Amino acid sequence: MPARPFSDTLVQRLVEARRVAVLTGAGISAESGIPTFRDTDGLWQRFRPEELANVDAFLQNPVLVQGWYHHRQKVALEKAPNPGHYALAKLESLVPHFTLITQNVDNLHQRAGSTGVVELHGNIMRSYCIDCGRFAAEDAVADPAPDAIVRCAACNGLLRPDVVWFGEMLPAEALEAATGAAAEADVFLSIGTSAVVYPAAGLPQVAQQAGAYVAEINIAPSAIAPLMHEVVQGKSGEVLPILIDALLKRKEK
Ligand code: BV8
Ligand code: ZN
Repeated sequence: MPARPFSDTLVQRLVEARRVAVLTGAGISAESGIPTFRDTDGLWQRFRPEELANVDAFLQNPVLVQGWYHHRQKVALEKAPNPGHYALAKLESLVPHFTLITQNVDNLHQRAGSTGVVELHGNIMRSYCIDCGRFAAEDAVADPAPDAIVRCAACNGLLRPDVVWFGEMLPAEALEAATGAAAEADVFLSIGTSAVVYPAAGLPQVAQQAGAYVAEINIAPSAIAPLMHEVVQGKSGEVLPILIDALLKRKEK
């Protein structure tokens, strides 16, 4: 990867920006050791989305789906944020108005110190009862007995992860906040996402059409790369610290 895999324009735009919005996907957590969805070693290679990330699969086979999410929770808890997550937490302090929008459910942005994270697809660390709606205690994830269905302590209903499954609406407040941030951004960064899942993947276009400078950071061009003013090829955990460093140097001048 070249010493500076991004343009001077991008740095200058970030220096001048009053409003910056960032959309992240599974790629930003790849260097933390969390498998992405669609890369060759991704999660979906072993399971197909329709098998697990939808409410019918959950109702038909709650043990399998609860077990999969429990496994993913444990993996996420064992891993740590990487320099890419920390760089975005730092960027938040360098920009007057900063909005971090994530499709990820692994809670790593929050653990890296980002605040006000817009969780478009929920958060795997939270579970709620499908009958009474109560959220289960967020304490450390206890290992359920094998083949046990984890039920609500209050009404014995089925507990599900607080994530958005295929065919489910995104949380209205989160989608509204994300769309508003994209529409007002001076700079919009799309990081580590294949941009195939909607409506999240439509956000960079909202920003671009509203006049933002839109750049993507990815190891390979995403589905919306042609839409970008700039495509930065590289690992987010390597590119982002260099970008923040360049921004800090420019601001000191
Ligand atoms: C909705 C949460 C409907 C749970 C997830 C046909 C056309 C268009 C849309 C649709 C369609 N048919 C159905 C739809 C709608 C559907 C959809 O978009 N389907 C797609 C697949 C075609 N969307 C929905 O169902 C959404 N709901 O639309 O509601 C509705 C409408 C009205 C009324 C009622 C209902 C709900 C979508 C949310 C689904 N939930 N996950 C869980 O995690 O288990 S999706 C899942 O994909 C994750 O959330 C993930 O975030 C998301 C996107 O994936 P990415 O994050 O981009 O990850 P991916 O692996 O794909 O890519 C990784 C990228 O990183 C790659 O580009 C790679 O190159 C890069 N990378 C790798 N390493 C690095 C890196 N980059 C930088 N550095 C690195 N080191
Ligand atoms: Zn309940």
